Amino acid sequence: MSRPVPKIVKARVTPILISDPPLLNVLGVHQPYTPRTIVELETDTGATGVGETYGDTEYLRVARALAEAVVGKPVTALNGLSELAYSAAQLTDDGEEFDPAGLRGRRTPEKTVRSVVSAFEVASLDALGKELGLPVHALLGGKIRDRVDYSAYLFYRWAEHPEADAPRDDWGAALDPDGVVRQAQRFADTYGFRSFKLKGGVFEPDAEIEAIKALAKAFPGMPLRLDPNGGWSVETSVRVAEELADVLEYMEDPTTGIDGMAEVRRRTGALLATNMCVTTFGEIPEAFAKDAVQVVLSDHHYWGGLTATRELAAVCRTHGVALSMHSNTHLGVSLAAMTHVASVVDNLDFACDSHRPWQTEDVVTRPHTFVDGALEVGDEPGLGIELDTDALAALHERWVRREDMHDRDDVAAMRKADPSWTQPPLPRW
Ligand code: GKR
Ligand code: MG
Repeated sequence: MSRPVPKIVKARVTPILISDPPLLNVLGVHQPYTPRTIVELETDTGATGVGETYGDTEYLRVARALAEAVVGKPVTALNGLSELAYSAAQLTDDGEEFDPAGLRGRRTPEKTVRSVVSAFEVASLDALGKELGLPVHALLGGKIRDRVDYSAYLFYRWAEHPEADAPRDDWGAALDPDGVVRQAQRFADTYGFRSFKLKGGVFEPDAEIEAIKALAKAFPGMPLRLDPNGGWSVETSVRVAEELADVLEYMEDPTTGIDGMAEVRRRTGALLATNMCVTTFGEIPEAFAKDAVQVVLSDHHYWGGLTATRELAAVCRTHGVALSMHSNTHLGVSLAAMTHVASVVDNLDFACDSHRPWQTEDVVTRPHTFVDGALEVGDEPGLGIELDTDALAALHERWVRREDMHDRDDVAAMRKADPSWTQPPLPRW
């Protein structure tokens, strides 16, 4: 006997600001607060679902438009979400690029739409799972692993933000190899992480080579990655690859562009991963044909959601390219979504990375805890999380107050400490 498909009767989009430490990267430093968007859906059967995505102004505009457009649609109508978002937000998929130097690769309307759709897709799957009493991984075909490995995400950082009223933590500064090793040790002791990614592109390449060598000495045999976000020329990338050939698991986006990455690969044979030069399906044919990347790091937000991540996994498998996941500043809703999709992808060949340990706040009532560097894949209905509505309201209230932080701007944040700082042209070294 068939039953009617639940329809979406309410869609709420809540912009929030979450506190973030002064983590350094090639563009500058994280602001004290990072914008995120939380999407809540409710069906006519009373099921609710939650999703999370980027929160900068343009994402928020599209999310608000899509929230109006999904009301009345079946909660299962996931394949129509993109088209609905384009028309609701009056955008076209013309491939136009508006910020080529971003840390998330090319920025286009397509990626904005996909990032927003991902939050609605995740919220729909969460609601549908709750309706059916099934976990999200079951809706994606069922988990094939009970635990998902994550790597520690190490950052050069200051002890505190320059602003007197900014949030603080007790991690201290990490600005040299000793500081990086200390930070890695705390990650290993607290969460049991057994692989480490260092965000590079901050100091001269030789200093970052020394930091990786220090990590290799402190954690012998553990997988290490270095990610300068495209901060190096081909020549510098080749030199770093040669210096660190024995200790790096892979290099992540050493340089920018498909041709540059392909040349580094040709000249060194090093394994190259990316979350910058292959970030859409349209970029895949050329990159794979030129052997520019051997590991694609999905971001389920800008690839368009959990189903799209599975499609990406299939394309990668077909071409013998590995898949894993990178992250940006995020909370427990995105972490739950990452963990569910990671549990169903067979060719997830490397530990994913997560910023989550850097966050002191969350919008879920039971924040995840990494044990032995991994998260259990739960079997509770939906994503297996519960929204903390008081926390959501407080973080939204902060968003209302702090208009100056509505867009992530690592360059502007760096200028607070160094008024002469401008966005560095990539490659920087
Ligand atoms: O938070 O500074 C940062 C990172 O650079 C972040 O933007 C991402 O993790 O996309 C980045 C990456 O993995 O390269
Ligand atoms: Mg990266």
